Amino acid sequence: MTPAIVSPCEIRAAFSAAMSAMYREEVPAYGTLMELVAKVNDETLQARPELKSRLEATDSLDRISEERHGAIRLGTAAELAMMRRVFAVMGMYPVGYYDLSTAGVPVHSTAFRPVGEVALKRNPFRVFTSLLRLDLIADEALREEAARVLSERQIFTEFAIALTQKAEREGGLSPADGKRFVTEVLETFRWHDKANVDADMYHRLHDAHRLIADVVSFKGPHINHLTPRTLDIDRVQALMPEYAIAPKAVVEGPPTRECPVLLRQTSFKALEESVSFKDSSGGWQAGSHTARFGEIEQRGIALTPKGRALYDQLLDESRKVVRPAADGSNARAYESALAQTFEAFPDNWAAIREDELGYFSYSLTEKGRATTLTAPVDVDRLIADGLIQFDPIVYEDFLPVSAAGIFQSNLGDGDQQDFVASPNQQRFETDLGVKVLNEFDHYAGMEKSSLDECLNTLSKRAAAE
Ligand code: OOG
Ligand code: NI
Repeated sequence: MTPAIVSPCEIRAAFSAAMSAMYREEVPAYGTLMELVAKVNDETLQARPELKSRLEATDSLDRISEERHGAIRLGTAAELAMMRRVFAVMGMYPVGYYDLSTAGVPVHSTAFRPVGEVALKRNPFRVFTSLLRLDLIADEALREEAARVLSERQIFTEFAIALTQKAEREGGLSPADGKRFVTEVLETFRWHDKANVDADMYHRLHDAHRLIADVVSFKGPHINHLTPRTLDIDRVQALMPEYAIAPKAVVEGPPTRECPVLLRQTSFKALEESVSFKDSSGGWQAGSHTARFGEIEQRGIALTPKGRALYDQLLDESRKVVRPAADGSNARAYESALAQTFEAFPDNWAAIREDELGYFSYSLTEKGRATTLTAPVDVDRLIADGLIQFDPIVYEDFLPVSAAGIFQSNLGDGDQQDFVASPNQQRFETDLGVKVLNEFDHYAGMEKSSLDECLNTLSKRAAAE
């Protein structure tokens, strides 16, 4: 008899919990942030019973406290390709392509995450995964040396690889193997304080770009932050100093609104950590490195291409008025420019739906459940008659301008560097070994299936009578 197979969702949930426990131990400020977020979420739900009941009705309340994303930065195509196979065992697939070269960060990225409503509800853990682009480094000798150092490391344990192959071969893992898989894969994300390089090489890499030093100098792609989801980011941002955490100057993404759209994020600065570099006599030399930081996020509705274009346009407009300075000196001015510009974006769910700016999940109301349709009726009519209701579909992805702001705030101010914008999705997908999924298709599919289900139920009943 073949052993029972544990579902990828269970493995992902276990992995997310194990990662959270590990990071809490490695970066105690993350634990503090988790407590703060839990407290604010409780208070928000108490103060807003209508929000609580919609979250309960749409079956999404439980996932919020479990919800988090992390980020890693990989060094080679082979690492990316293997990472994809590892994540697939946990039911996480690459969605979206993010080019960060435009923002002076020499990486391009995707988000590995669960796809589909059931998997997302079970556990929405995701990992923003970047691949270093050595091709953007001007110094050829340094580029070659960095490539050599990277080619010599193995970021996965032997067991992690073997279990991934086994899962691929057998269509999944047994509960015991699943458990072992979590422990083994966790090793890839662990912090290593002993560098792969000597201090001289570290500084040369660092001078080319801090991010290059972070990726190339260490044994593995340490998880660099883990982000819980809050229901009120402004409140958490305001309370952070009381908890002895210094937030970055401004919240990334859209302004404060009645109806949250997309994603708002803020972070606290990377910690300076002790590391040691190889020395010429085979010993170790003390030094320091900053890489790991904390972040929180608030998620809002997923926007349609039309809504997203409006968001991008308004963000661009407001950044032309005030560009947020890293030192926070113009934070208030930036916030007010942002709020003002975004007045052009409707701020109630009905208008967002009517203007086709966002994706919604449809369901029958109590009245709808008791109603029989004898002829097809237009959706707007069904809503107006109170037969169908709609709830926003949560945005599960990331935002390139926000991601760049997060990268920059933890890389250090004044470290901005210009690269020629050079998105190369094709190259990324070749390295990854598959095409990334399109986020809009995903949301459109969820919206359509919810609506079809409502209409089918209504007409089936009519047909049965
Ligand atoms: C990733 C930064 C992007 C986000 O939430 O947008 C990110 C990194 O610093 O490696 O995590
Ligand atoms: Ni993040």
